Amino acid sequence: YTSYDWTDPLNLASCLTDEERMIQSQVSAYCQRELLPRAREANSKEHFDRAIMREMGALGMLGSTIDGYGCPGVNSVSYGLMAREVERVDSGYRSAMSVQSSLVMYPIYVFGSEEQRSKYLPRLATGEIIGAFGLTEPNHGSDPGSMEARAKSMPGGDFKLSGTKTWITNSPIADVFVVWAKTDDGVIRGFLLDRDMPGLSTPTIHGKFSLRASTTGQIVMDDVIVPATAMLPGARGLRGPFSCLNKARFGIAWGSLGAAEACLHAARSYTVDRQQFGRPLAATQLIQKKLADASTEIALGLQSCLQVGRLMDAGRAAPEMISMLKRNNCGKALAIAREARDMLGGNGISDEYPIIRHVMNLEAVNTYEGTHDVHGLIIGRAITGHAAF
Ligand code: TGC
Ligand code: FAD
Repeated sequence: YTSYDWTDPLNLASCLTDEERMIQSQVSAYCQRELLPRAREANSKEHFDRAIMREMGALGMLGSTIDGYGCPGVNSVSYGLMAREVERVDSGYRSAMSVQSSLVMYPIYVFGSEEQRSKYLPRLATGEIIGAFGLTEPNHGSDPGSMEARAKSMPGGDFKLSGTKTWITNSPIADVFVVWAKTDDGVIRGFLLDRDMPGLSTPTIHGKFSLRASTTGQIVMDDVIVPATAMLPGARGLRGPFSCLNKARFGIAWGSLGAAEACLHAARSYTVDRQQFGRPLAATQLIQKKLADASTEIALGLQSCLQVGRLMDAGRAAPEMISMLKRNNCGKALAIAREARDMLGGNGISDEYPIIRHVMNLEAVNTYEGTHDVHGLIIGRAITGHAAF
Protein backbone atom coordinates (compact mmCIF):
# COMPACT_ATOMS: atom_id res chain seq x y z
CA TYR A 1 0.00 0.00 0.00
CA THR A 2 0.92 3.60 -0.50
CA SER A 3 0.24 6.61 1.71
CA TYR A 4 -3.15 8.32 1.55
CA ASP A 5 -3.43 11.86 0.19
CA TRP A 6 -6.66 13.41 1.50
CA THR A 7 -6.45 16.14 -1.16
CA ASP A 8 -6.68 13.49 -3.91
CA PRO A 9 -8.14 10.44 -2.14
CA LEU A 10 -8.49 8.14 -5.17
CA ASN A 11 -5.36 9.43 -6.90
CA LEU A 12 -7.17 11.05 -9.81
CA ALA A 13 -3.86 12.61 -10.84
CA SER A 14 -2.53 9.14 -11.69
CA CYS A 15 -5.35 8.72 -14.27
CA LEU A 16 -4.39 11.89 -16.16
CA THR A 17 -1.93 12.31 -18.99
CA ASP A 18 1.09 14.59 -18.64
CA GLU A 19 -0.66 17.12 -20.87
CA GLU A 20 -3.83 17.06 -18.74
CA ARG A 21 -1.81 17.53 -15.55
CA MET A 22 0.07 20.43 -17.11
CA ILE A 23 -3.16 22.13 -18.26
CA GLN A 24 -4.66 21.73 -14.80
CA SER A 25 -1.66 23.19 -13.04
CA GLN A 26 -1.42 26.14 -15.45
CA VAL A 27 -5.12 26.96 -15.08
CA SER A 28 -4.98 26.44 -11.31
CA ALA A 29 -2.09 28.92 -11.03
CA TYR A 30 -4.03 31.53 -13.03
CA CYS A 31 -7.23 31.01 -11.02
CA GLN A 32 -5.54 31.21 -7.63
CA ARG A 33 -3.31 34.15 -8.57
CA GLU A 34 -5.64 36.26 -10.73
CA LEU A 35 -9.26 35.25 -10.09
CA LEU A 36 -9.36 34.46 -6.37
CA PRO A 37 -8.31 37.96 -5.25
CA ARG A 38 -11.16 39.47 -7.31
CA ALA A 39 -13.96 37.11 -6.29
CA ARG A 40 -15.03 38.57 -2.95
CA GLU A 41 -15.43 42.11 -4.24
CA ALA A 42 -17.01 40.97 -7.51
CA ASN A 43 -19.59 39.09 -5.47
CA SER A 44 -20.29 41.98 -3.14
CA LYS A 45 -20.55 44.55 -5.96
CA GLU A 46 -22.34 42.26 -8.45
CA HIS A 47 -19.60 42.93 -10.95
CA PHE A 48 -18.07 40.90 -13.79
CA ASP A 49 -14.67 42.14 -14.94
CA ARG A 50 -14.64 41.90 -18.74
CA ALA A 51 -10.85 41.66 -18.74
CA ILE A 52 -11.23 38.11 -17.39
CA MET A 53 -12.40 36.92 -20.80
CA ARG A 54 -9.21 38.20 -22.44
CA GLU A 55 -7.11 36.59 -19.73
CA MET A 56 -8.87 33.25 -20.22
CA GLY A 57 -8.50 33.66 -23.97
CA ALA A 58 -4.76 34.21 -23.66
CA LEU A 59 -4.49 30.90 -21.78
CA GLY A 60 -6.48 28.97 -24.39
CA MET A 61 -9.41 28.48 -22.01
CA LEU A 62 -12.16 29.66 -24.40
CA GLY A 63 -13.50 27.09 -26.85
CA SER A 64 -10.62 24.93 -25.70
CA THR A 65 -11.91 21.68 -27.27
CA ILE A 66 -12.24 23.26 -30.72
CA ASP A 67 -9.47 22.50 -33.21
CA GLY A 68 -8.43 25.58 -35.20
CA TYR A 69 -9.74 29.17 -35.31
CA GLY A 70 -7.21 30.05 -32.59
CA CYS A 71 -8.38 27.28 -30.23
CA PRO A 72 -6.05 24.59 -28.83
CA GLY A 73 -8.23 21.50 -29.45
CA VAL A 74 -7.73 19.82 -26.07
CA ASN A 75 -9.83 16.82 -24.98
CA SER A 76 -12.99 16.78 -22.86
CA VAL A 77 -11.17 15.77 -19.68
CA SER A 78 -8.91 18.83 -19.98
CA TYR A 79 -11.97 21.03 -20.42
CA GLY A 80 -13.44 19.47 -17.28
CA LEU A 81 -10.24 20.06 -15.33
CA MET A 82 -10.31 23.73 -16.36
CA ALA A 83 -13.92 24.05 -15.19
CA ARG A 84 -12.98 22.47 -11.86
CA GLU A 85 -10.15 24.94 -11.28
CA VAL A 86 -12.20 27.99 -12.28
CA GLU A 87 -15.22 26.99 -10.17
CA ARG A 88 -12.94 26.28 -7.20
CA VAL A 89 -12.77 30.10 -7.14
CA ASP A 90 -16.32 31.05 -8.18
CA SER A 91 -19.12 29.40 -10.17
CA GLY A 92 -19.81 32.75 -11.86
CA TYR A 93 -16.40 32.74 -13.55
CA ARG A 94 -16.96 29.15 -14.68
CA SER A 95 -20.35 30.25 -16.04
CA ALA A 96 -18.69 32.87 -18.21
CA MET A 97 -16.24 30.27 -19.54
CA SER A 98 -18.95 27.61 -20.06
CA VAL A 99 -21.27 29.88 -21.98
CA GLN A 100 -18.55 31.26 -24.24
CA SER A 101 -17.06 27.80 -24.91
CA SER A 102 -19.90 25.28 -24.92
CA LEU A 103 -22.97 27.36 -25.67
CA VAL A 104 -21.63 29.95 -28.14
CA MET A 105 -18.40 28.74 -29.77
CA TYR A 106 -19.40 25.06 -29.94
CA PRO A 107 -22.68 25.63 -31.89
CA ILE A 108 -20.95 28.05 -34.25
CA TYR A 109 -18.24 25.44 -34.80
CA VAL A 110 -20.51 22.40 -35.33
CA PHE A 111 -23.62 23.98 -36.83
CA GLY A 112 -22.22 27.16 -38.41
CA SER A 113 -21.21 27.96 -41.99
CA GLU A 114 -17.55 28.53 -42.78
CA GLU A 115 -18.32 32.25 -43.02
CA GLN A 116 -19.89 32.26 -39.54
CA ARG A 117 -17.00 30.30 -38.07
CA SER A 118 -14.31 32.60 -39.41
CA LYS A 119 -16.31 35.72 -38.57
CA TYR A 120 -16.83 34.88 -34.88
CA LEU A 121 -14.63 32.06 -33.57
CA PRO A 122 -11.17 33.69 -33.59
CA ARG A 123 -12.41 36.75 -31.67
CA LEU A 124 -14.45 34.63 -29.24
CA ALA A 125 -11.32 32.52 -28.63
CA THR A 126 -9.27 35.54 -27.57
CA GLY A 127 -12.08 37.01 -25.49
CA GLU A 128 -12.13 40.14 -27.70
CA ILE A 129 -15.87 39.53 -28.07
CA ILE A 130 -18.25 37.88 -25.60
CA GLY A 131 -21.16 35.58 -26.42
CA ALA A 132 -24.51 34.66 -24.85
CA PHE A 133 -26.93 31.76 -25.39
CA GLY A 134 -30.68 32.42 -25.41
CA LEU A 135 -32.93 29.41 -24.91
CA THR A 136 -34.94 30.02 -21.69
CA GLU A 137 -37.99 32.30 -21.84
CA PRO A 138 -40.15 33.87 -19.11
CA ASN A 139 -42.87 31.23 -19.65
CA HIS A 140 -40.68 28.28 -20.71
CA GLY A 141 -37.66 27.15 -18.69
CA SER A 142 -37.56 23.37 -18.22
CA ASP A 143 -39.72 22.98 -21.33
CA PRO A 144 -37.91 24.96 -24.04
CA GLY A 145 -39.73 23.01 -26.76
CA SER A 146 -42.76 25.24 -26.06
CA MET A 147 -40.82 28.45 -26.71
CA GLU A 148 -42.68 31.49 -28.04
CA ALA A 149 -39.77 33.22 -29.84
CA ARG A 150 -40.46 33.40 -33.56
CA ALA A 151 -38.33 33.88 -36.67
CA LYS A 152 -40.72 34.98 -39.39
CA SER A 153 -39.63 34.67 -43.01
CA MET A 154 -39.52 38.00 -44.87
CA PRO A 155 -39.61 38.66 -48.60
CA GLY A 156 -36.01 38.56 -49.86
CA GLY A 157 -34.92 35.83 -47.43
CA ASP A 158 -34.42 37.86 -44.23
CA PHE A 159 -35.96 36.77 -40.91
CA LYS A 160 -37.83 38.93 -38.38
CA LEU A 161 -37.14 37.76 -34.82
CA SER A 162 -39.47 38.50 -31.92
CA GLY A 163 -39.67 37.25 -28.35
CA THR A 164 -37.89 37.44 -25.01
CA LYS A 165 -35.19 35.22 -23.56
CA THR A 166 -34.58 35.51 -19.83
CA TRP A 167 -32.00 34.49 -17.24
CA ILE A 168 -29.29 34.76 -19.88
CA THR A 169 -25.69 34.61 -18.64
CA ASN A 170 -23.50 37.40 -20.09
CA SER A 171 -26.38 38.95 -22.09
CA PRO A 172 -25.87 42.56 -20.85
CA ILE A 173 -22.20 42.54 -21.90
CA ALA A 174 -22.34 40.21 -24.90
CA ASP A 175 -21.43 41.19 -28.46
CA VAL A 176 -22.94 38.14 -30.15
CA PHE A 177 -26.03 36.09 -29.25
CA VAL A 178 -26.92 32.52 -30.16
CA VAL A 179 -30.71 32.69 -30.03
CA TRP A 180 -33.16 29.84 -30.59
CA ALA A 181 -36.53 30.56 -32.21
CA LYS A 182 -39.21 28.77 -34.21
CA THR A 183 -39.51 29.43 -37.93
CA ASP A 184 -42.85 29.54 -39.81
CA ASP A 185 -42.89 25.72 -40.03
CA GLY A 186 -42.60 25.44 -36.22
CA VAL A 187 -39.03 24.08 -36.31
CA ILE A 188 -36.52 25.41 -33.76
CA ARG A 189 -33.51 27.04 -35.46
CA GLY A 190 -30.47 28.91 -34.14
CA PHE A 191 -29.63 32.50 -35.14
CA LEU A 192 -26.54 34.64 -34.60
CA LEU A 193 -27.47 38.17 -33.57
CA ASP A 194 -25.07 41.08 -33.19
CA ARG A 195 -25.24 43.65 -30.39
CA ASP A 196 -25.89 46.60 -32.74
CA MET A 197 -28.95 45.13 -34.50
CA PRO A 198 -31.95 47.48 -34.27
CA GLY A 199 -34.71 46.08 -32.02
CA LEU A 200 -32.33 44.12 -29.79
CA SER A 201 -31.98 45.03 -26.10
CA THR A 202 -30.45 43.22 -23.12
CA PRO A 203 -31.74 44.50 -19.76
CA THR A 204 -29.75 43.35 -16.71
CA ILE A 205 -31.35 41.24 -13.98
CA HIS A 206 -30.29 42.86 -10.69
CA GLY A 207 -30.57 41.66 -7.11
CA LYS A 208 -29.41 38.07 -7.53
CA PHE A 209 -28.31 36.28 -4.36
CA SER A 210 -26.38 33.77 -6.48
CA LEU A 211 -23.68 34.04 -9.15
CA ARG A 212 -23.22 37.70 -8.38
CA ALA A 213 -19.80 37.69 -10.08
CA SER A 214 -21.56 36.77 -13.34
CA THR A 215 -23.77 39.16 -15.28
CA THR A 216 -27.26 37.92 -16.11
CA GLY A 217 -29.99 39.53 -18.15
CA GLN A 218 -32.62 39.19 -20.85
CA ILE A 219 -32.47 39.23 -24.63
CA VAL A 220 -35.44 41.19 -25.88
CA MET A 221 -36.09 40.93 -29.63
CA ASP A 222 -38.53 43.51 -30.89
CA ASP A 223 -38.76 42.64 -34.59
CA VAL A 224 -35.03 42.25 -35.13
CA ILE A 225 -34.34 41.80 -38.85
CA VAL A 226 -31.51 39.41 -39.63
CA PRO A 227 -30.24 38.15 -42.99
CA ALA A 228 -30.66 34.49 -43.93
CA THR A 229 -26.90 34.10 -43.37
CA ALA A 230 -27.48 34.66 -39.62
CA MET A 231 -29.17 31.25 -39.33
CA LEU A 232 -27.01 28.31 -38.19
CA PRO A 233 -27.41 25.99 -41.19
CA GLY A 234 -26.61 22.74 -39.35
CA ALA A 235 -29.06 22.88 -36.42
CA ARG A 236 -32.70 21.80 -36.70
CA GLY A 237 -34.96 21.09 -33.73
CA LEU A 238 -34.13 20.80 -30.04
CA ARG A 239 -31.19 18.55 -30.87
CA GLY A 240 -29.30 21.78 -31.73
CA PRO A 241 -29.42 23.51 -28.33
CA PHE A 242 -29.31 20.22 -26.42
CA SER A 243 -26.04 19.22 -28.12
CA CYS A 244 -24.52 22.41 -26.71
CA LEU A 245 -26.02 21.69 -23.30
CA ASN A 246 -24.39 18.25 -23.22
CA LYS A 247 -20.99 19.95 -23.38
CA ALA A 248 -21.80 22.63 -20.84
CA ARG A 249 -23.45 20.22 -18.38
CA PHE A 250 -20.36 18.01 -18.51
CA GLY A 251 -18.21 21.02 -17.55
CA ILE A 252 -20.60 21.90 -14.72
CA ALA A 253 -20.34 18.33 -13.38
CA TRP A 254 -16.58 18.88 -12.92
CA GLY A 255 -16.88 22.51 -11.90
CA SER A 256 -19.40 22.01 -9.12
CA LEU A 257 -16.98 19.56 -7.48
CA GLY A 258 -14.25 22.21 -7.65
CA ALA A 259 -16.52 24.49 -5.61
CA ALA A 260 -17.19 21.61 -3.19
CA GLU A 261 -13.44 21.02 -2.82
CA ALA A 262 -12.92 24.69 -1.95
CA CYS A 263 -15.58 24.36 0.78
CA LEU A 264 -14.04 21.14 2.13
CA HIS A 265 -10.59 22.71 2.30
CA ALA A 266 -11.90 25.83 4.03
CA ALA A 267 -13.89 23.79 6.57
CA ARG A 268 -10.94 21.54 7.27
CA SER A 269 -8.51 24.35 7.95
CA TYR A 270 -11.07 26.24 10.06
CA THR A 271 -11.94 23.23 12.23
CA VAL A 272 -8.29 22.28 12.67
CA ASP A 273 -7.59 25.78 14.05
CA ARG A 274 -10.81 26.43 15.96
CA GLN A 275 -10.81 25.28 19.58
CA GLN A 276 -14.02 24.54 21.51
CA PHE A 277 -14.33 22.57 24.73
CA GLY A 278 -10.54 22.57 24.97
CA ARG A 279 -9.76 20.79 21.72
CA PRO A 280 -9.87 21.49 17.97
CA LEU A 281 -13.30 21.05 16.37
CA ALA A 282 -11.53 18.74 13.90
CA ALA A 283 -10.82 16.35 16.79
CA THR A 284 -14.56 15.69 17.29
CA GLN A 285 -16.33 12.73 15.74
CA LEU A 286 -19.17 14.71 14.15
CA ILE A 287 -16.83 17.09 12.33
CA GLN A 288 -14.67 14.21 11.11
CA LYS A 289 -17.73 12.36 9.81
CA LYS A 290 -18.84 15.44 7.89
CA LEU A 291 -15.38 15.92 6.40
CA ALA A 292 -15.15 12.21 5.51
CA ASP A 293 -18.58 12.26 3.82
CA ALA A 294 -17.69 15.35 1.79
CA SER A 295 -14.32 14.01 0.76
CA THR A 296 -15.84 10.67 -0.30
CA GLU A 297 -18.56 12.25 -2.44
CA ILE A 298 -16.08 14.55 -4.16
CA ALA A 299 -13.62 11.75 -4.90
CA LEU A 300 -16.33 9.44 -6.29
CA GLY A 301 -17.86 12.27 -8.29
CA LEU A 302 -14.52 13.16 -9.88
CA GLN A 303 -13.96 9.55 -10.92
CA SER A 304 -17.39 9.54 -12.62
CA CYS A 305 -16.44 12.74 -14.48
CA LEU A 306 -13.22 11.16 -15.65
CA GLN A 307 -15.03 8.03 -16.85
CA VAL A 308 -17.64 9.98 -18.85
CA GLY A 309 -14.95 12.33 -20.16
CA ARG A 310 -12.98 9.40 -21.52
CA LEU A 311 -16.17 7.99 -23.10
CA MET A 312 -16.94 11.39 -24.65
CA ASP A 313 -13.50 11.54 -26.18
CA ALA A 314 -13.99 8.03 -27.55
CA GLY A 315 -17.42 9.02 -28.97
CA ARG A 316 -19.18 6.57 -26.63
CA ALA A 317 -21.01 8.83 -24.14
CA ALA A 318 -24.83 8.98 -23.89
CA PRO A 319 -26.61 12.23 -22.87
CA GLU A 320 -28.16 10.42 -19.88
CA MET A 321 -24.66 9.82 -18.48
CA ILE A 322 -24.14 13.57 -18.50
CA SER A 323 -27.53 14.12 -16.80
CA MET A 324 -26.48 11.68 -14.08
CA LEU A 325 -23.24 13.58 -13.48
CA LYS A 326 -24.76 17.05 -13.64
CA ARG A 327 -27.54 16.08 -11.27
CA ASN A 328 -25.51 14.13 -8.75
CA ASN A 329 -22.45 16.36 -8.60
CA CYS A 330 -24.37 19.63 -8.34
CA GLY A 331 -26.68 18.18 -5.68
CA LYS A 332 -23.77 16.76 -3.70
CA ALA A 333 -21.72 19.95 -4.06
CA LEU A 334 -24.61 22.04 -2.73
CA ALA A 335 -25.08 19.69 0.25
CA ILE A 336 -21.32 19.74 0.96
CA ALA A 337 -21.21 23.53 0.78
CA ARG A 338 -24.10 23.81 3.24
CA GLU A 339 -22.43 21.37 5.68
CA ALA A 340 -19.14 23.25 5.38
CA ARG A 341 -20.94 26.50 6.08
CA ASP A 342 -22.36 24.96 9.24
CA MET A 343 -18.92 23.83 10.42
CA LEU A 344 -17.78 27.46 10.51
CA GLY A 345 -20.59 28.42 12.86
CA GLY A 346 -21.35 32.15 12.77
CA ASN A 347 -18.24 32.85 10.73
CA GLY A 348 -19.74 30.64 8.03
CA ILE A 349 -22.09 33.40 6.93
CA SER A 350 -19.31 35.97 6.50
CA ASP A 351 -17.77 36.67 3.11
CA GLU A 352 -14.41 36.68 4.86
CA TYR A 353 -14.59 32.97 4.02
CA PRO A 354 -15.54 31.68 0.54
CA ILE A 355 -18.09 29.11 1.68
CA ILE A 356 -21.30 31.15 1.87
CA ARG A 357 -20.57 32.50 -1.63
CA HIS A 358 -20.26 28.91 -2.91
CA VAL A 359 -23.50 27.94 -1.14
CA MET A 360 -25.35 30.80 -2.84
CA ASN A 361 -23.75 30.08 -6.22
CA LEU A 362 -24.47 26.36 -6.13
CA GLU A 363 -28.18 27.04 -5.63
CA ALA A 364 -28.29 28.42 -9.18
CA VAL A 365 -25.86 25.83 -10.54
CA ASN A 366 -28.23 23.13 -9.26
CA THR A 367 -31.04 24.83 -11.22
CA TYR A 368 -29.57 26.01 -14.51
CA GLU A 369 -28.74 23.79 -17.48
CA GLY A 370 -31.64 21.55 -16.41
CA THR A 371 -32.81 21.42 -12.80
CA HIS A 372 -31.85 18.61 -10.42
CA ASP A 373 -35.34 17.11 -10.79
CA VAL A 374 -35.50 17.46 -14.58
CA HIS A 375 -32.25 15.49 -14.87
CA GLY A 376 -33.81 12.90 -12.55
CA LEU A 377 -36.71 12.67 -15.01
CA ILE A 378 -34.33 12.30 -17.96
CA ILE A 379 -32.69 9.33 -16.20
CA GLY A 380 -36.12 8.01 -15.15
CA ARG A 381 -37.28 8.10 -18.77
CA ALA A 382 -34.24 6.08 -19.81
CA ILE A 383 -34.91 3.49 -17.09
CA THR A 384 -38.65 3.11 -17.67
CA GLY A 385 -39.30 4.19 -21.25
CA HIS A 386 -41.94 6.64 -19.97
CA ALA A 387 -41.46 10.43 -20.24
CA ALA A 388 -42.81 11.82 -16.95
CA PHE A 389 -41.92 15.51 -17.48
P1 TGC B 1 -37.22 15.42 -26.24
O1 TGC B 1 -38.43 14.90 -26.94
O2 TGC B 1 -36.60 14.66 -25.14
O3 TGC B 1 -36.10 15.73 -27.34
C1 TGC B 1 -36.34 16.58 -28.46
C2 TGC B 1 -35.20 16.39 -29.45
O4 TGC B 1 -33.96 16.73 -28.83
C3 TGC B 1 -33.10 15.56 -28.80
N1 TGC B 1 -32.41 15.58 -27.51
C4 TGC B 1 -31.09 15.64 -27.39
N2 TGC B 1 -30.11 15.70 -28.31
C5 TGC B 1 -28.85 15.75 -27.88
N3 TGC B 1 -28.53 15.79 -26.56
C6 TGC B 1 -29.48 15.74 -25.60
N4 TGC B 1 -29.15 15.82 -24.32
C7 TGC B 1 -30.84 15.66 -26.01
N5 TGC B 1 -32.01 15.62 -25.35
C8 TGC B 1 -32.96 15.55 -26.28
C9 TGC B 1 -34.03 14.38 -28.94
O5 TGC B 1 -33.35 13.26 -29.45
C10 TGC B 1 -35.06 14.93 -29.89
O6 TGC B 1 -34.47 14.94 -31.18
P2 TGC B 1 -35.34 14.72 -32.50
O7 TGC B 1 -34.35 14.83 -33.61
O8 TGC B 1 -35.96 13.36 -32.36
O9 TGC B 1 -36.38 15.81 -32.50
O10 TGC B 1 -37.56 16.88 -25.74
P3 TGC B 1 -38.56 17.38 -24.64
O11 TGC B 1 -39.19 18.61 -25.17
O12 TGC B 1 -39.45 16.28 -24.16
O13 TGC B 1 -37.48 17.80 -23.54
C11 TGC B 1 -37.52 17.38 -22.28
C12 TGC B 1 -36.23 17.73 -21.50
C13 TGC B 1 -36.56 17.77 -20.04
C14 TGC B 1 -35.22 16.64 -21.76
C15 TGC B 1 -35.57 19.04 -21.94
O14 TGC B 1 -36.48 19.96 -22.31
C16 TGC B 1 -34.58 19.62 -20.96
O15 TGC B 1 -33.43 19.19 -20.91
N6 TGC B 1 -34.96 20.67 -20.21
C17 TGC B 1 -34.02 21.43 -19.43
C18 TGC B 1 -33.82 22.78 -20.06
C19 TGC B 1 -32.41 23.27 -19.95
O16 TGC B 1 -31.49 22.54 -19.63
N7 TGC B 1 -32.22 24.54 -20.22
C20 TGC B 1 -30.92 25.10 -20.19
C21 TGC B 1 -30.89 26.49 -20.67
S1 TGC B 1 -29.25 27.10 -20.94
C22 TGC B 1 -28.63 27.38 -19.40
O17 TGC B 1 -29.19 27.12 -18.41
C23 TGC B 1 -27.28 27.98 -19.40
S2 TGC B 1 -26.64 28.38 -17.83
C24 TGC B 1 -25.04 28.48 -18.30
C25 TGC B 1 -24.10 28.98 -17.31
O18 TGC B 1 -24.22 30.14 -16.88
O19 TGC B 1 -23.13 28.23 -17.03
P1 FAD C 1 -39.16 25.92 -14.14
O1 FAD C 1 -39.00 25.15 -15.38
O2 FAD C 1 -40.36 26.79 -14.01
O3 FAD C 1 -39.09 24.92 -12.89
C1 FAD C 1 -39.48 25.31 -11.57
C2 FAD C 1 -39.47 24.05 -10.69
O4 FAD C 1 -40.38 23.09 -11.22
C3 FAD C 1 -38.12 23.36 -10.61
O5 FAD C 1 -37.94 22.82 -9.34
C4 FAD C 1 -38.25 22.22 -11.62
O6 FAD C 1 -37.40 21.10 -11.30
C5 FAD C 1 -39.71 21.86 -11.43
N1 FAD C 1 -40.28 21.21 -12.63
C6 FAD C 1 -40.33 21.66 -13.89
N2 FAD C 1 -40.92 20.79 -14.69
C7 FAD C 1 -41.29 19.74 -13.92
C8 FAD C 1 -41.94 18.49 -14.15
N3 FAD C 1 -42.37 18.16 -15.37
N4 FAD C 1 -42.13 17.65 -13.12
C9 FAD C 1 -41.70 17.98 -11.86
N5 FAD C 1 -41.08 19.14 -11.57
C10 FAD C 1 -40.88 20.00 -12.58
N6 FAD C 1 -30.93 29.90 -19.73
C11 FAD C 1 -30.43 30.12 -20.96
O7 FAD C 1 -31.08 29.82 -21.97
N7 FAD C 1 -29.20 30.69 -21.14
C12 FAD C 1 -28.42 31.06 -20.07
O8 FAD C 1 -27.31 31.56 -20.26
C13 FAD C 1 -28.94 30.86 -18.76
N8 FAD C 1 -28.23 31.30 -17.68
C14 FAD C 1 -28.80 31.24 -16.45
C15 FAD C 1 -28.15 31.85 -15.36
C16 FAD C 1 -28.75 31.86 -14.10
C17 FAD C 1 -28.09 32.55 -12.97
C18 FAD C 1 -29.98 31.18 -13.90
C19 FAD C 1 -30.63 31.13 -12.55
C20 FAD C 1 -30.62 30.57 -14.97
C21 FAD C 1 -30.05 30.61 -16.25
N9 FAD C 1 -30.72 30.07 -17.36
C22 FAD C 1 -30.22 30.26 -18.62
C23 FAD C 1 -32.06 29.51 -17.21
C24 FAD C 1 -32.08 28.11 -16.62
O9 FAD C 1 -31.69 27.16 -17.56
C25 FAD C 1 -33.51 27.84 -16.12
O10 FAD C 1 -33.69 28.63 -14.96
C26 FAD C 1 -33.74 26.38 -15.81
O11 FAD C 1 -33.71 25.60 -17.00
C27 FAD C 1 -35.10 26.14 -15.10
O12 FAD C 1 -36.13 26.81 -15.73
P2 FAD C 1 -37.13 27.77 -14.88
O13 FAD C 1 -36.27 28.70 -14.09
O14 FAD C 1 -38.08 28.36 -15.84
O15 FAD C 1 -37.85 26.80 -13.87
